[in-house]
Amino acid sequence: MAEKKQKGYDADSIQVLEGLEPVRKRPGMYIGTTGPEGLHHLIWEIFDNCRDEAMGGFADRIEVSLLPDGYIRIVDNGRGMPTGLHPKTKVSAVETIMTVLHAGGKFGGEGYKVSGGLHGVGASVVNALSIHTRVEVHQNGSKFIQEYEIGKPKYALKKVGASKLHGTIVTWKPDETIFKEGIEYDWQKIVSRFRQQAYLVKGLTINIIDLRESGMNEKQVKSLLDDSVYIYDENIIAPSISFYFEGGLSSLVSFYNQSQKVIHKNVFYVEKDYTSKDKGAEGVNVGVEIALQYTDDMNPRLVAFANNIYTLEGGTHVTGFKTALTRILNTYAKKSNLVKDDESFTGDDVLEGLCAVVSVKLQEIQFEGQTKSKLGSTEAQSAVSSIFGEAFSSFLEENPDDAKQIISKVVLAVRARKAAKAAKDSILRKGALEGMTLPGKLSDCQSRKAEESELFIVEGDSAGGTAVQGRNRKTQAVLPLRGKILNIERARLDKILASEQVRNLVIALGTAIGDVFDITKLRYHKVIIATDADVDGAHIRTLILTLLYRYFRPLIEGGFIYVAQPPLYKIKYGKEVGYYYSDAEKDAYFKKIGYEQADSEIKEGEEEDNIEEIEGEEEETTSKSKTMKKPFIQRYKGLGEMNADELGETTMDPAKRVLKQVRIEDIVATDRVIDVLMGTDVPSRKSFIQSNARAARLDV
Ligand code: 1YM
Repeated sequence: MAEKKQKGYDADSIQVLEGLEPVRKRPGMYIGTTGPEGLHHLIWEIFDNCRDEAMGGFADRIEVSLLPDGYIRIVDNGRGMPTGLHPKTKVSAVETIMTVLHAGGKFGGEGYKVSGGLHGVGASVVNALSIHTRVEVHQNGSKFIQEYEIGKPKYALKKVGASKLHGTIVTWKPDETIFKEGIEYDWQKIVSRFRQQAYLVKGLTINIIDLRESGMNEKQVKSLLDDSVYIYDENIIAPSISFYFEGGLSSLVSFYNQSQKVIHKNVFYVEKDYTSKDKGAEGVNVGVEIALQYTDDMNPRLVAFANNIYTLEGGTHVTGFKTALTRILNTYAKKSNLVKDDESFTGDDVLEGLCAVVSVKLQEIQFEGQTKSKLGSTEAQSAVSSIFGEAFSSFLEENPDDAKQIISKVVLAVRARKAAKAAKDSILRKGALEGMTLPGKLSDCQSRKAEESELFIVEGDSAGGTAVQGRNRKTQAVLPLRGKILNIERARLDKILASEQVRNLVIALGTAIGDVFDITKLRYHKVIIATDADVDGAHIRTLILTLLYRYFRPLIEGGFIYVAQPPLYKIKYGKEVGYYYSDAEKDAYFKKIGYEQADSEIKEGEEEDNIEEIEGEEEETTSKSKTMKKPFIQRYKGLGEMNADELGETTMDPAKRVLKQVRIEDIVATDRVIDVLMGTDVPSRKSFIQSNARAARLDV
């Protein structure tokens, strides 16, 4: 197993910092939030320890299981957490790792063992925030166990028998008094995270199993914990998935391109270490791994990682990559007489249609930028530029067919850039985007202060009319968009601007687009997308979000974009009138008033009749022991079904409405979703829209 030579664990090297109380007092400081993100963060933390063990060459299999009752269990086949006595704490190293904040030999500079978690504080934080934790270590022929309750050991680490295996199992149940929003896990989120991690660690198998609905009782779960190391097998009858990517990043590029048309056959791939002299004569080691392949798409997809952490804002590794790519393609094109002497490619030209993943491993990592997701370590730039430049140059020499296709694609991009610029210049000259003539469709607000102004983008003229009546005309503007706006994913800027719908939106926003985009000219600091809660509404919302994502990304990043959350139900009960934004909210209200709803009561499409009918009679029901009034229920399928007062009150009034800010949280997933929705892959697009149209979760 142990391929890489590594200094064995030395109990002294654990640095003891402090007890666990601070974690319970201020969980947010350690895991960001105590909402769903924080809940999942616990999984990432424990997983990171396994993954570090795999990256060190000591483990090649990780299993994550979701158990009944909110338990999570993670297994690896590494060396096992150290079990020896720790000289300072006088307890086992396992206990020290689990109960002392920041304990771990992971803060030294050896190897690539930089923790991938946002906060990187590890297992003790998970333990502190869990009602019950159990650690099992298989090591040196023995099996050890220790359990904890809200971070406190129930007993010392004990040897419970012999074992031929090696590795660590951590099982925990998050504390519901900390995670007040509940301990429900998002299967999709977990799967997509671990898929990405499996791509990043070549040869690592990650199995995920969902046993939450397996019907296991407590005893069965307990015997599972006591008797099995790995639960997963190929024939398991529970939702499960297994990831193993021989090709690492090449597999990731192929995955990204699965619904794209690739323009050359071979995926370029390099993995190499580089010794940088940037930081003194001794040199520091930088691991570089890059895969790329061009598609016929317009937009580049460049995804970069540093120590397996996704670097949304790029950084030195991305700079090194882009400069080398431009340099190598220019050199190759000139040398092989594929372009005229005076023609040369810009950095943007060579990005068009590129799908690339860049991953670097550094001993000491420095992040910058607003969200700390931009790599700052300078040695990464020269490392990537040098390793990639050399390898990509050889790739072009050795694969002349691929090289020819890539160069033709870039030449096409150069021509298109020139043509698009000419077209855009002429549009701009014609004044279409000068912002002088606001579109007739726009019912603008009176205020000229962007900070207090809001733009509602609504679906169709009729909802538009209602919104205009229901708004506060001082600060709220309304722009109706008709039908399907142009599918922008596959179109160029000049074509996009030819669409009247898009032009209206661009002019209303005031920022212009493309090279002349200027965020300081934004006319509204809240841009609110209000579409219907049906499939068409979801589609239009996605089209608008795609447009914003591709061409107005700073507006999303700046937090200017919102999605309105109109209510699904209006319920009148006695004198009480309330709006409910989900089935769960409605059900909770019914429970509160002790009302049992018959399935037949609200049928889609019959609401109107229903209301009138019920409203007329004020029927009494005796389904409960006490006689009670029956509530009037109205289900809204679209904004158009509300009158101006209702719409104003529920969706537009800042004091009462529910808005969801659109954020680019997981841009990898976002890109994938947008590709599925907008790309050429029609079947998966259909099924995605159908299965997600009703979900309140936001796609971007
Ligand atoms: C299911 C969770 O935690 N595996 C795990 C953790 C460690 C080791 C191996 C390990 C690391 C080292 C040496 C080392 C940890 N060790 C530490 C500490 N799986 C899981 N597997 N020996 C074993 O990094 O040198 C913290 S975690 F503190 F010992 F370094």
